[in-house]
Amino acid sequence: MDFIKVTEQKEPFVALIELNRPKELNALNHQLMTELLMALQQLDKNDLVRAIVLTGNEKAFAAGADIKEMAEKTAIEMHLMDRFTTWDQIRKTKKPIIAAVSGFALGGGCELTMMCDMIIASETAKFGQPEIKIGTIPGAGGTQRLTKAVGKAKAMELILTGRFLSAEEAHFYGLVNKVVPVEMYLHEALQLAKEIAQVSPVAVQLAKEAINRSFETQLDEGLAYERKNFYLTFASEDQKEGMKAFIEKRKPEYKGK
Ligand code: DAK
Repeated sequence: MDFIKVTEQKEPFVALIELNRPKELNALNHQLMTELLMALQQLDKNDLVRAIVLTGNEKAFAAGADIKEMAEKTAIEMHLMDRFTTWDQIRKTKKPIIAAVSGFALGGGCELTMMCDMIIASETAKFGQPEIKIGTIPGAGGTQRLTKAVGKAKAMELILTGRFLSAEEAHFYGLVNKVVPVEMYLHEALQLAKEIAQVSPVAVQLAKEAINRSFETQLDEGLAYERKNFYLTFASEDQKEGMKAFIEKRKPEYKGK
């Protein structure tokens, strides 16, 4: 893989994916996105991985989709290339993904952080959907996910002007989980992943699925989905182990089964 670096077991049961196109501020070209999808699909199948941290570098998480790659394309070429399939499949990752963001998270970069399940930001992080400044609009979910995350008024302001949101503001609006000094953001994200990796991976995946369902359904349907997944946890060894360990006053040992 040229543009992605994967490190497993950085912490127990945690994998770290680093976007690695630093000269282009991690601009998300097709190769990088394909490599990212491959890495996520492999990690999803890997029993030694229970939580994933996705990061860039201090200067940029990612400054957007690669403008140079798409600048001359026609609408029909874009349609036929069907690059959104890769993005859609990334969203289907079953294991939790924490974005560790420092510097620019713009355009597709911001959309990628919002496709993750949680975001830890460094104080230097800047989020934005500046597509309007280059004559287009967000295409990988920005108008929908940013609006759901920060509300209509702020999303309109950000998307219609292309202004950036500082880490502090992103935290205020609920886009990110936590803001920490730049030397801490990766550590903090890995710690969060490590904590999640200690509970039942079966329950974690079922919970993630149910939470995401809340964005796509009415309450009744969402509740029914949650109930189905709740029952499903009782088919796992992990649920038996978790409750038994509680009663026996010991630490549970989860197997992800
Ligand atoms: N694409 C390509 N190259 C980029 C880039 C980008 N998005 N962002 C930065 N670079 C490159 C620069 O061209 C420069 O390359 P050289 O000139 O050195 O060859 C290098 O990275 C360093 O950038 P700067 O010299 O500009 O660095 P500065 O610190 O001065 O400025 C900046 C940093 C982040 C403010 C600036 O680079 C910037 O404004 N970048 C563009 C931000 C932007 O407009 N992002 C939104 C792009 S549109 C899709 C999925 C998603 C999308 C579309 C389709 N499909 C699945 C089909 C999403 C679209 C977008 O994200």
